[in-house]
Amino acid sequence: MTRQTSDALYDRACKVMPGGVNSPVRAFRGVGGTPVFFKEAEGPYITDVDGNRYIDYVASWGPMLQGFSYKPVVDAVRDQAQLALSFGAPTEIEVKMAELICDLVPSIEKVRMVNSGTEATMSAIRLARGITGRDKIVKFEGGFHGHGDSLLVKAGSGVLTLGLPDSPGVPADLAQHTLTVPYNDLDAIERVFNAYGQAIAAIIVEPVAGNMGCIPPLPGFLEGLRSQSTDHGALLIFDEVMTGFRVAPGGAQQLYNVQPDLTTLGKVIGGGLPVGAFGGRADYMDQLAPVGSIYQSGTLSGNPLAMQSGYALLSSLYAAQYAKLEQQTTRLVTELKRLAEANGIDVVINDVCAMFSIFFTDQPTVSCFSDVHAANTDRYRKFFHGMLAEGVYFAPSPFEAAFVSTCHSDDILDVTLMSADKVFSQLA
Ligand code: KE4
Repeated sequence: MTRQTSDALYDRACKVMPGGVNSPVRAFRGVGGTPVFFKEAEGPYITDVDGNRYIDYVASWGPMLQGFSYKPVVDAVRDQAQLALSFGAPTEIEVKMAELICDLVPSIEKVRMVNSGTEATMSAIRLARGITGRDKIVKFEGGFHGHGDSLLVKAGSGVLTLGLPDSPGVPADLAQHTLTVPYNDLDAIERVFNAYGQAIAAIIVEPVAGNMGCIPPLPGFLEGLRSQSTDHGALLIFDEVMTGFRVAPGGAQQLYNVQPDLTTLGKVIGGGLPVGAFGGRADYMDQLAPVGSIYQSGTLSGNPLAMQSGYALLSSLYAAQYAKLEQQTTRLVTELKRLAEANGIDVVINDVCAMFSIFFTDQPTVSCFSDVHAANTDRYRKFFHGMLAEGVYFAPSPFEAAFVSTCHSDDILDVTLMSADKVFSQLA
């Protein structure tokens, strides 16, 4: 498998783009080597600029739930492009998209479209702070919510220690308003609320963690966040940028039957074009400009091209497909566990409908960031490159989720599993 064209493009890219990429995870720093440049994709397959075809489990980090080049999306984008790309004025498709999201996610009575998941979470936090008049935010170790300043914050030395910047450029006096606690740890949440309760504007949580690998909530965790938030007058924000419309038709909040106050969305709702959204109770959302005084805006927010793309994908999904997605994910994960064991490789594989992660570890479970850190990332690197050589593209980082689409049929899984068996045998 030659990747000469990819490598030449990477050399050129590094001369004019930081790290040769427009988003850090694409640079292969998590697995070593140089990134693969792609040129086309269809269904479960992506093809690189050297003509090598791979079975894909990255799905452009989530949007491609119906596989790549899904015809209804391509047709909708082409038709809209011939009319106009954007007006900077209201359009019918924005209304249809908002109505569809509100229908699918009952906790969302009103929604504001934006252009990325980062914009969605950044705006949701400003809204929560504006509604409550409070400044502090609680997030979780290993939780990623985009690159907004208040969310690029790492845990202090202890659970009750005020946050520290997790990136240069984030002001310390802003970071201190973010408290970071371990995922799946309700005791820590209780301690934080006991210490700061009336100062906390919101908790923001990935209801299924996907940015430290896939980590589902332990039984009672989300319910505990709900009751703690309610008891202390803080808002509960479910960051469903990744889980929204992936793990269930109504997202993780439907799957686990826990209703947040605000929800952030992205990825699937753009169908592959840049879209994010945030929504919740009408009386909360109406505090946004132009109705209320909490300001938020965007030149291309809700633009008709992206709305047509997202609407075509979102409206194509129906309940039976989720049963199939769940079935395929379960089959793949069950077989991967069996093959790893047969090759003497210790793994924990966490999965929820249409997303999963392989952790190379002899721990019995992986349910928080410290468990992830104890896993063997070097083995993940070898697994990644072994599968890549076999023509199977996983996330170029051990701290990401893998995604299953409706195009990952049994024959696609069979090839994936044959490759995994061979690669596991090379890891032993
Ligand atoms: P964007 O700003 O990248 O559209 O969304 C940020 C975001 C917010 N919330 C969650 C739960 C997310 O997963 C993300 C972005 N996810 C990463 C991959 N895990 C995007 C890939 C990248 O950073 O290039």
